[in-house]
Amino acid sequence: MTQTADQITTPQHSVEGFVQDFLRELQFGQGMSMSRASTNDQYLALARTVRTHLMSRWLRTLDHQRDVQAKSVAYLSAEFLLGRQLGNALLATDLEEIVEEGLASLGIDLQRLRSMEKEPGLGNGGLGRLAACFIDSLATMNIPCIGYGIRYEYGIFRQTFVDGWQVEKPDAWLAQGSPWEFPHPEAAVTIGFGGRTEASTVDGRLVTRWIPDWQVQAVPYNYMVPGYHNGRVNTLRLWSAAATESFDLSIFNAGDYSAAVRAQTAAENISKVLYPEDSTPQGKELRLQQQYFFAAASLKDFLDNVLPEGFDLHRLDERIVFQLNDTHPVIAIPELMRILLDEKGWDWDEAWALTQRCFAYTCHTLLPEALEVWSVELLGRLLPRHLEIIYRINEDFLAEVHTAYPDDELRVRRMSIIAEHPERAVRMAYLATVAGTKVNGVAELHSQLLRDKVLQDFSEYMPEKFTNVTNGVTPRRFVRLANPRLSSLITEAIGDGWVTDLDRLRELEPLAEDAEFRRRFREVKAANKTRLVDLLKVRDGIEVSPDSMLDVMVKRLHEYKRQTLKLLHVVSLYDQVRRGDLAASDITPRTVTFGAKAAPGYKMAKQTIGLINAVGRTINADPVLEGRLRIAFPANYNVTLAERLIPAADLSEQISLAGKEASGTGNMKFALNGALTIGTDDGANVELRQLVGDENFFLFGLTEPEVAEIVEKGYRPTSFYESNATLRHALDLIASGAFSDGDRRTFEPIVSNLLYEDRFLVLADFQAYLDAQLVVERAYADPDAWARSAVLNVARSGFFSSDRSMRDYLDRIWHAEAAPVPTA
Ligand code: B1H
Repeated sequence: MTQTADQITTPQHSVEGFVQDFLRELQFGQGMSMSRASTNDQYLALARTVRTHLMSRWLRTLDHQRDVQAKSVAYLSAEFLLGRQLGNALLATDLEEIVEEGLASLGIDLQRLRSMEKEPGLGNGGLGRLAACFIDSLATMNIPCIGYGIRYEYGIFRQTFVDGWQVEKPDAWLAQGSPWEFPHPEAAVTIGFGGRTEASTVDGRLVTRWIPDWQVQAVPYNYMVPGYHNGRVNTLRLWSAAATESFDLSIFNAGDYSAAVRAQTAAENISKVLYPEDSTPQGKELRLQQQYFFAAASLKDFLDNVLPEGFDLHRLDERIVFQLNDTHPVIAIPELMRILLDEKGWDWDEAWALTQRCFAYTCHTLLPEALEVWSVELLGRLLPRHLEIIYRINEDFLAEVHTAYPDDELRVRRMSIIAEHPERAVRMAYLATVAGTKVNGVAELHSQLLRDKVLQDFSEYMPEKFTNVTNGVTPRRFVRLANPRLSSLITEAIGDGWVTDLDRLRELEPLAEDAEFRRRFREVKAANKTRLVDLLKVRDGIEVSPDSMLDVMVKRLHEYKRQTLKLLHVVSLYDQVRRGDLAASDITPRTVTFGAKAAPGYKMAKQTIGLINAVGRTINADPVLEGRLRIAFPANYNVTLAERLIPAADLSEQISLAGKEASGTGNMKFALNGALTIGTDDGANVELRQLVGDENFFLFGLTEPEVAEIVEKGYRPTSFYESNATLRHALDLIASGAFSDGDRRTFEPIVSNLLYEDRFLVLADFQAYLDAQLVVERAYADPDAWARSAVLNVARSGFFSSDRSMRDYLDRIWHAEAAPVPTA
């Protein structure tokens, strides 16, 4: 058979075929012979070999989409925290065994090559990881999706500890080669900034033009997002900033070489580094530049390159929905208006009507300080036309609100997109709410609080816009890849359908009553612990006993998440033993494991890291504890470490103050891997507890209404200090300098903050937390009953698949459908 030019060849799916392809890549792609190749050369050749299997699917997916023109989802996100790619690519293409065997025949260990890969840390925490889970699920569910974001040259910093204090190092993730990306400089788009607007009358119509005074190029880098065993590969398109030629040339021609190079650097700065803030944004100019840069490039790309030529834009909403992942891409709203008004010549009403059908907004927070605002001064300077458009949107909207509530001027002012104090500023969440088809929170409680508190006026005025979609996590990465032993056990019991239909984990429920199954389940957990113990020794030089309870708190360091509450528990146990109030032999052997990065500018968070390490240093070395209580704090918690830690955990710490954690997604990953949760009634913990049952969840602490009431009445942390001796002793021990070589000043800010401010009610929840930990110890003392609960946690957590989240988005917000890609 002769091949037509358009026929897509499929690489060989056999051990011999793979070995041939791999050696060819090594020699002719990498330019290395087997005998000279370094491990990194071998890794790169392997990555390139595996990616050819995805590329044939990718091309077919693109052809298919060109033919069927199905409605797509454009997921706009400033963060995609992808994690390593190789394992996922092997899984998606069902090549794991072939590659392992093929490499072994060459004397190469697959695991060793996998460990060479630097994970792309293009996100901070939950929000970025959620985006990565969502695009994985959409590909697996055969939904056409393009992810749009920024290709940061430096992702989230690499955390190191120096004397126990966090020191940030740049994350040069691209330095050793980046086989998973496909740059397309020829498809770069130009993005303008600054300048002024000019109004004129053309044919009796008022026309406005924006004349930017500087520009940058946005260069797309494509990444493959493979579906699981379904032949679909979607695209993630990340933008990298480069200087425009014309900009450089004009300066070059003026003879100022160094000015030209400086201009180039300024342009490239835009995608240089990920802002390492989590939950609390910083109002920095460069950040607004990043936001407009990727939002504008993505819109232009979709309108000019993805839509077929001659497409009638009035029907744009039939082809796309732009999902705004928090407020970071919200500037895309006035950008679409600008394109329709100024470039396409539409009138305001038709442009606004379309825009309102094309966007939907996900809010990820409840903290008032986390709601992004941009000063009018800055926005007007950087994006003058967009500010004009925002003013007009606001004017029309407030006029409407005024008509609805003619006697409630206060309400009208409260709902203004423009805040007046402390400075005039654009409230991005309000803009997104006014413009979007839907606004969703990320867990039931969070969505409820959004409606009742954060966006109350809006939910009263337009209740139909508000909805909930509870977050989820991808079972491919966080169970199947991260926990191969548990995966095999599950598959042996119920078949492998669960990987794409996680509700089927329910079929494990009866096995919780099966002693043999529980035994094997415990074996899996023990083996995962051993695997972790080995890793921590090599990676961090940390010694962990595989026989202790692995009690894990991994998440960004933030006061509302309350790492200090966990630490006070440890300090209190230590203090009780030192005083002789508790026999060391009565402590359940535990390894309290932390993983947490602090935003570099967040002083209290960095202090807390110092304190955790200081307490660890002291208690790990003190023979009084007989080695029964230890702290392990491996530096640089990231997706790769999570994949090892979570499957090994016994106890999952989800202890935020009720009403502060929008959802949490670590909580879901732990439950799905058979850890039991100790947690507050917050975020998605609420739903987790309802699913697994009270008897399989250690609930403690104030509820959100109780918190609101205490705060309303005036919270006095010292009253808890005064009335609770255990708490007082623990705090006094820290204050005494016991963990800082007798220096009382080192951790004084933490102690006084807890005593005199304690915004997140750590002291108020302290006793309840200690009591709950006693319940945990009693439960852990019966390993078989613990295993039964753990199996039930797995069996009942299938709801937390991000596939289910995607179904909810599709039904409630997107209204797009699956478009299966025909296989070759
Ligand atoms: C979440 C953020 C966030 N909420 C600003 N908000 C950022 C805000 O760079 N910034 O400026 C970065 C991140 N991240 C998290 O989202 C919530 O705290 C979690 O509760 C939630 O599970 C996660 C995903 O919805």
